Amino acid sequence: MILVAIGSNLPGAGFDTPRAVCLAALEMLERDPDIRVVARSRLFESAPVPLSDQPWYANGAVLVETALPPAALLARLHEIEAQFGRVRQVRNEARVLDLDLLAYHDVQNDRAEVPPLLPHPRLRERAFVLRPLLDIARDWCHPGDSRDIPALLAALSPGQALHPIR
Ligand code: PH2
Ligand code: MG
Ligand code: MG
Repeated sequence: MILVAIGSNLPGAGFDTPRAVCLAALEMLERDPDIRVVARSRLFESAPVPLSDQPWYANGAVLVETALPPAALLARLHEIEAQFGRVRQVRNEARVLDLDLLAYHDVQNDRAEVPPLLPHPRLRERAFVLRPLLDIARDWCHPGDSRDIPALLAALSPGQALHPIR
């Protein structure tokens, strides 16, 4: 399975809410001739992690198929971010659009020197990633510790506020 996370906590590129940004970015992903979107999660509203006075995020995840290797796929995701006006500056700053490559089949190089680190090194700590994955990839197992998504969610410490966007 190839899994991609989507997140936004600022309006931008002519879209007035993070939710609208995410929906437009998902459409752009679906139009990419080299990427097939197989499943889309719902979008969730989630408090910023780490907790701060940043606006809440819209978060989701997609299951894709592609012949692009991991680095080329990541570059494609960054191109889409740039089209939404994303400028990369400080880690964890508020952003119009964040597309993260979470997992690429069972590739495991989460200590590599160059991105993408796979599976995404912080995936297991984040309810805003795991909860959307429960919608589309229940049976995916982390190649590092062979836990599935329900097990990873159950192991999260409580307190990461998140709920589906109606
Ligand atoms: N992304 C981050 C940091 N914190 N918090 C939430 N709720 N959602 C995100 O997508 C997110 C975050 C870094 O990419
Ligand atoms: Mg990112
Ligand atoms: Mg991210």
